[in-house]
Amino acid sequence: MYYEANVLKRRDVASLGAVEAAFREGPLAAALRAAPSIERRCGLGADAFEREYRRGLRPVVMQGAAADWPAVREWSFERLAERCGDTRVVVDSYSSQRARETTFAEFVSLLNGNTGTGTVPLYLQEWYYQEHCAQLAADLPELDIAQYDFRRELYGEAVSTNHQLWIGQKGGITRLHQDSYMVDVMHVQLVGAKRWSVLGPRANLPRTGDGRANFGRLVDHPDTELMQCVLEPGDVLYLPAQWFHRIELLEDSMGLGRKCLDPIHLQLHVRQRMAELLAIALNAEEVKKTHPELFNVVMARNRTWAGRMNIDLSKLRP
Ligand SMILES: O=C(O)CCC(=O)C(=O)O
Repeated sequence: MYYEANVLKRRDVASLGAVEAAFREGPLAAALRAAPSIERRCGLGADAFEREYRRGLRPVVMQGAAADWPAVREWSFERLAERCGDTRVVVDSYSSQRARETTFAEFVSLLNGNTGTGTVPLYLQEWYYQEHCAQLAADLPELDIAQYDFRRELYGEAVSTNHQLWIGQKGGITRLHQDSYMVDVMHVQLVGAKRWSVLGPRANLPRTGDGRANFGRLVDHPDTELMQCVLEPGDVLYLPAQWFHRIELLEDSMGLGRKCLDPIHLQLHVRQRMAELLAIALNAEEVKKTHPELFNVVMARNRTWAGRMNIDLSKLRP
């Protein structure tokens, strides 16, 4: 079995739990309190974005860049339930223990009832709304700065606009991860506020001689580049490929995950896609063991992707 030495990259339950605990009340929580903010820019044009951030692979928050979007001005849980109430969704899909399938309308009524001390916040993560609720896309216009997304050329327009919605309750968490397939993150905050904690792509959490994660080494190393920001409605965060990120919902929240493939990452992107498909096709049992929390998410993601490319999964060849 392949052994991943960097604990930040491991997807088994124990490693995920150790990193999350360190963020909640351990060494990473303390480091975060002293961590610098990601730069915030108001009125940043496409050329300046390109020159000052994308070429240098530096994160930036574009304050209010989507403030005039219909989704930012008009959306609420109830409004979406009126428009997509019958759509089937998997709530808490990032947790093998809590994942459950329901309708969007039922999810919203669960949210309303899920309050008080001791309740675990509900989170609809990585929802490919365009599969069954495509009409929402009209409220989420394309960003000027996202024109470089090479997935258009690679897979066609439908897949390049294969964006995800993240809808959840105050206190919800998306654990630290790097996005798959070498894509850049462009996250648009639509409703509510959330805190992003990010680490640079070279961040490394090794183990000590007795096998425990060495958080001291992580926190002290310059490659860790720990930073944070709070996104408010209308803000857009650009995070270059391979930056680690952890998200905490400070209020009930909705966000749009708009991914972009920079052509400089094309070869690695294709390799990762192929590696994932081959692992699922040829080695699914082992992948279930190494990625127990994410196996179903990866399957759902690939089914959606195939659907948007009109690939019939019941056939080897059309
Ligand atoms: O908002 C979240 O909870 C996670 C978003 C995310 O990981 C992304 O857009 O890449």
